[in-house]
Amino acid sequence: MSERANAFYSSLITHHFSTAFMEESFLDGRVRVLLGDITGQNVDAIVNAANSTLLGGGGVDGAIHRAGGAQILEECREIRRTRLPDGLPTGEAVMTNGGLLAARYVIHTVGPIYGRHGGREAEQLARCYQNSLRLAAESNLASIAFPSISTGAFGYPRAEAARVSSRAVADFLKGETSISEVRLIFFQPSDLKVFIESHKFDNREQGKVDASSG
Ligand code: AR6
Repeated sequence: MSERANAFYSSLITHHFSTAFMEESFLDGRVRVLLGDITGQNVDAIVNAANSTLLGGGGVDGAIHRAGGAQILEECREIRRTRLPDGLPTGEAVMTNGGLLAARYVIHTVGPIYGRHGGREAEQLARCYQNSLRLAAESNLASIAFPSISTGAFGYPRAEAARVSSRAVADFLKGETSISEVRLIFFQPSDLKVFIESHKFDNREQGKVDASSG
């Protein structure tokens, strides 16, 4: 093959490879893993990677409050005043309105700061996913979207976080629940790629597998 043809075919392969990584689904399509911005997800609830003050910050937290408007912060302040004067502990979750967002609700959870919980980071991160899912199910919601909690400012290694979050979501979906769609949203292609390479979803339960083929 000529050098030019070679370059053409390899660009096709690269293109296919990168678009193939844009979305994957697991557990009969109940889990969708995709590239995107958490603030734009049209689901019943999006999850905020907050801090214990519940009063905003950078990353996902800043983006959600910017896009969602003042109504969300108002409800966070009210929660602090009434139920949580000392703030939201790591691993716990609370729900507020979604303000101007497409999502009706925001579930705020506080991920662990990597290296600051004496080896209990994985347990704490799993609790963020479990408690957020539980809150959504208690309100009978059908769909929820998560960012990759703790993997930004809180420094949790992405591959480890992928193993913990996928196990937590899979465990939750084993039980009876109103939730029919869990989206895991990644901001950058490289982050999505690490997740796809590291998750613990059972491949035999992948949504892509065609049951009729055997
Ligand atoms: N949509 C989806 N994912 C995003 C977005 C977005 N718009 N923006 C960032 N990410 P972080 P944490 C990814 O730092 O590590 C805040 O200041 C990002 O690439 O938002 O839990 C809070 O107030 C990363 O993979 O959350 C806390 O103080 C992931 O979302 C602290 O940061 C989480 O990054 C929480 O830190």
